[in-house]
Amino acid sequence: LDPDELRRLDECAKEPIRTPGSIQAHGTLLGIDRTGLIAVASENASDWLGHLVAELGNTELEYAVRSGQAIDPVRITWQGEACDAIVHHRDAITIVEIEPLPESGEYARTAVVGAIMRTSQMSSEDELRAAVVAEIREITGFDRVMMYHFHDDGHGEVVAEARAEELPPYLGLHFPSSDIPPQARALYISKIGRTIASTEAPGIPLVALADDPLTIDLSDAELRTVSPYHLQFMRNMGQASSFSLSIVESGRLVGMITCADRGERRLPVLLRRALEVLAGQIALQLASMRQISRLQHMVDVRARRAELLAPLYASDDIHAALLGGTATVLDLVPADGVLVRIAGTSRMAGETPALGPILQVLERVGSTPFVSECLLTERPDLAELIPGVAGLLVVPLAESGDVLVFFRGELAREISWLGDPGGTNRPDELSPRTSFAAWKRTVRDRSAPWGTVVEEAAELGHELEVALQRRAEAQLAELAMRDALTGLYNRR
Ligand code: BLA
Repeated sequence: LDPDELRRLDECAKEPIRTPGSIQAHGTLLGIDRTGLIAVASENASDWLGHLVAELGNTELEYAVRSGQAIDPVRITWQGEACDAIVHHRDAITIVEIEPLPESGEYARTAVVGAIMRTSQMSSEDELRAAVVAEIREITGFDRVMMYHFHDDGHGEVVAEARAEELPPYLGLHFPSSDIPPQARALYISKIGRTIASTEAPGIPLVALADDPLTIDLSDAELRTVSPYHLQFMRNMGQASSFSLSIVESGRLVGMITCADRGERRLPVLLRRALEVLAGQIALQLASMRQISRLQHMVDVRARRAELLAPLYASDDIHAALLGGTATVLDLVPADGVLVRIAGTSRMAGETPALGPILQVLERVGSTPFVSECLLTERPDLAELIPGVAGLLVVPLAESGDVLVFFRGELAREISWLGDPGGTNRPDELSPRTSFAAWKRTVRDRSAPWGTVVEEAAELGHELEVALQRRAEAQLAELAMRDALTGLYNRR
């Protein structure tokens, strides 16, 4: 991460999004204490402060508040309008949120059930992702529905998209980590769905009898107002409203599905709940698909390793067995070149630097495992010795001096960003970007990521040690046997 992005990330992470002290304009919030008294209210209902919830005159709502049993919203009439009341507890108060039914009204439950049934038939990650955004766009009518995947360094990528034809495509674009800062990601792990009904309507402040309304925790609230930074981001993108869902895998936010619209579009509570269930289903399916391909890969690698090492026992020339056969160490550890040093003899295959500089590198690395995907920035002293090598993987073996060294050249990769992430595309360094036109940057001096190859190479090293050990034992045993036979023969 560059220093500007770090500063932005730091700043964006400070926003206290759980306690904004206000709600979105389309609804009303009441906070009820243990005695049934309304102790907090949004300004548009502040005349109810100090009243008992019973005075609202809706027994179903009163029961939900007292028992905390309402999972589904309670249908009430509020100021003459049909509304959904959503009830949850937070700290010592019961929060009741009142949302008028959207104009689109009720929704067809069967639509989401159909989507769950159809997406459960998908057999690859790509197919599943494409299907789910198409289904959700069809059900909700949002202009654009995207799925993001978060990479290990926190930056995101749009991995699926369904959109109105006239909108510019975002599929395949990457965006920086600070677009969705860490405190937001932490909140999205527990709160799966979020609505932003309008980027224009100002929030409605909360007022309270006693406590400071700014401390009321709205983490689980439907009406929570969102970060002004994010609202500006959305306006810059031409989004007037959004609805988003978290993809959570074993307690980690691995992605999101976001719906956005140029107009103000809002979904009824029950539809949002149903879509949360769909998101949970998709998260499970993606996780199991990934797990299956990981296991398949492991089984495959194991089989190939056994194939490579089996002939070793019978071979007089270990180096030839590892480098010269139909299968070589490079089939197990994909790299441009390799050096195998065993019992003081070095042999190389593929594209490698000259032996002299490699030995100098090994001297500096010492006898511990070493891995790098970008020598030039991580170990400029080594990069200088072996120019042309971007990725280096060193696997020392048990026998002192024995080692496997893998080399990878640069893999220049062009990454398309969702707008230039740099400072010139922002009014100031801490603001959201103003242009989102695809902006290409080429990543240089890095090799292809080693990924699981690091563990696989370590495992290969370990099994090779065992094989070498057994081979040495077998040779000793054979010698002993010969000695014994010779002794017997001589005695006769
Ligand atoms: C939140 N930023 C978000 C969210 C999205 C994005 C999807 C979550 C909102 C939600 O779930 O409803 C970003 N939206 C995107 C991206 C696309 C999109 C990448 O449509 C791609 C097409 N954001 C900034 C800067 C800051 C910032 C500079 O750009 C801070 C200085 C902050 N973004 C920010 C914060 C949140 C956020 C604080 C949390 C909003 C909240 O839930 O309160």
